[in-house]
Amino acid sequence: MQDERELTSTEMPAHGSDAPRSRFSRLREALTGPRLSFLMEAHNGLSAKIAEEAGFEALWASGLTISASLGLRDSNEASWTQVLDVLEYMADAVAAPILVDGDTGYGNFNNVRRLVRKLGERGVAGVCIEDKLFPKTNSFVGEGQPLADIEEFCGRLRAAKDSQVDDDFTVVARIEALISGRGMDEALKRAEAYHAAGADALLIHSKLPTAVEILEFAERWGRRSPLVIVPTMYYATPTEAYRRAGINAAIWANHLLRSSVSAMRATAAQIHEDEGLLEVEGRIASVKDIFALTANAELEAAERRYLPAASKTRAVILAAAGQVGADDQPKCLLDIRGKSLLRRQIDAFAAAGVKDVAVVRGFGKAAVTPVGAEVFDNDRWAETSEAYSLAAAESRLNGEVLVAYGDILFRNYILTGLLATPGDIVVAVDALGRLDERRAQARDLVAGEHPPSPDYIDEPPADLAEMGPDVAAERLAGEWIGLARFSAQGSAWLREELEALRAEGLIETADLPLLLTRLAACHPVKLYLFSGHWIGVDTLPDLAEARNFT
Ligand code: SPV
Ligand code: MG
Repeated sequence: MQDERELTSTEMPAHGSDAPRSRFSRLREALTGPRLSFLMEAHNGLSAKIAEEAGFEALWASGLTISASLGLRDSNEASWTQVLDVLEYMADAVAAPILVDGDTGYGNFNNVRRLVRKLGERGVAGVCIEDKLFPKTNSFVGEGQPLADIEEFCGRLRAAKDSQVDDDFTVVARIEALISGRGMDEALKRAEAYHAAGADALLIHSKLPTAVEILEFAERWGRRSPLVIVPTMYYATPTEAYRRAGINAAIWANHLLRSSVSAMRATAAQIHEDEGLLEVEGRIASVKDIFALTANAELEAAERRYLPAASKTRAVILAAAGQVGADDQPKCLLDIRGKSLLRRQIDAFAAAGVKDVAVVRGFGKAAVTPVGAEVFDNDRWAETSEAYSLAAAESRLNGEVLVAYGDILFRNYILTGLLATPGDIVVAVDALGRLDERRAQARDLVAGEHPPSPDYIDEPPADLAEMGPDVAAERLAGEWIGLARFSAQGSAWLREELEALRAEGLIETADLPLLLTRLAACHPVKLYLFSGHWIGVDTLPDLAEARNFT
C-alpha cells in the first residue's frame, strides 16, 4: 500500500515468497518476531540513510532527537504535524521501516486516531505511545511524572488500532510506571491492561543504570506479548542478557544525534581556532560522500532518461586573423554593444545547444581567453590562411562540427536553420548577396550547380559548385557568410581534404572557399539559403554597421 517507492537492498523477501514485504510487515516482524532485533535512532532523512546504510533493519524516530535537531526541547514544543513532516523526509529517504516515538499521542484518543491515520498514509510503519499526559516530559527529566489513567490510556490504544490504514501497522504501548517511581506491580498491571487493549508490543522503560528492573519485568511478564526496551541508561548491560530474557527488540534511542553533536562541536572548534580547513578536511565526510548519500548518481541517470539529449555538435571558430583599422585589438574582441564579437558568437552557439566550442587564436592571442571555450593557436597567422588555422583545431573536427569565421554576427535563426538542413556538408548562404553589388565585389561568392531559381524559397537549392571571388553572374547563388556545418561523415571528408592540401603544399595558403570548392568537387555540399540578417566585420564601416545590427 504505502510502499510504492523503489525498494533498496535492505528489502527482504517474505518467508516462502520472492515478493518484497511491506515496511509494515517488516516492522511488525522486527518488533514481535522471536529473534532480538535492533532499531537505530534517526531524526531526519540523512541520519535515517546512515542508519540504514549501517544495516539496521528498522529505525526509531525519536521524539527527543527530532526535537533537539530542530533546536527544541522534548516537551511537545514541535507540533505533531511538524514532526510528521520530518517523518515524511525519513520515510522518503529509506526503505527501512520506521517506528515513530509518538510521545503521548499528542492529546486524547481523538488526536491519536488522526495521528495513526496520517502516519500510515505517509509510510510510517508503527507508533509507540506512552502512558503519560500531553505535553510530555522526557523520561530522564525530574521525578514522579504523572501517569495517564489506565482506562483512558487503553482508549488511546484502541483508537490507534482502529485507525491504522494497514493491517500490519504496529502499535507499541510504552509503560512509564518504573520511570515515575510507581513500582514493578504497577508496571505489570499496566502491561496487562495495555496488552488486553490490543497493543502489539509493550515497551518497558527504565532509567536505572543497570538492567535489573527490565530483566525482572521480562521474567515476570513471561513472554505473554512482545517486549521492547531502550537501554540508554543501562548501556553497559551485555546484549546477550536481553536475548536470554526473551526481549524482542532493543532501541538505540539517541546515539546518532549524540555522536553528530560531538563531531560537529570538534569540527566547529577546530575551524574556529585555525581560521582554516586544513586540519579538518581529511577527518570529515567528503562532499562526494554527501553526493552519494543523497543519490546524485540516480538523478544523473534520470536526467539521461528524461532530459532531451545534449547536443553533440561542436563548433570551431576561426579567430586568428588581425584587426580592423588601426586598432591593435584582435577583431574577435571588438566590442559590439557591451559584448565582444566572439562572446556573441559563443552565446549564439550556446543558445542553439552547441556548448562545445573551440576558438583558433592568432593575432593578439594573449587577450583572447574566452570563458567556456577551448583555445587552439595559429602562431603563424600573419603568413598563413584559413585552412591552416582550421588545421590547428583538427583534433576537434570529429563528429558533427560547425565551422565559423570569428568576425561574423548573425541572427539565431540562421544557425538553427543551418543545423536543421540535411546534408553532410551545408554552407549558410545569403541569397541576397547575389543582388548586392557592393558585396559582390570581394566576398565569398557561391556558385550553384545550376542557375538559381528566382523563387529560392520554394525550390530546393542547387548544391555548391564553387566558391570564391569570381563567380559569373548567371551562376551566382549568393554569398557564403562564413558558417558551415559538417556531419560526422562531412568532418571526415574535411580532414581528408586538409590532408590533401598538406600533401599538395597548399595548406598554408588555402582559404575556406577553396577548401569548400575542393570538397564540392567530390561530395555534395548543400546550400542553406536565407536573406540578410548577418554581418561580416572586415572594415570600419562594417563595424559601425555591426554595432547598429545588435
Ligand atoms: C526518545 O528517544 O525520545 C525516547 C526515549 O522517548 S527516551 O529519551 O529514553 O525517553
Ligand atoms: Mg521520546
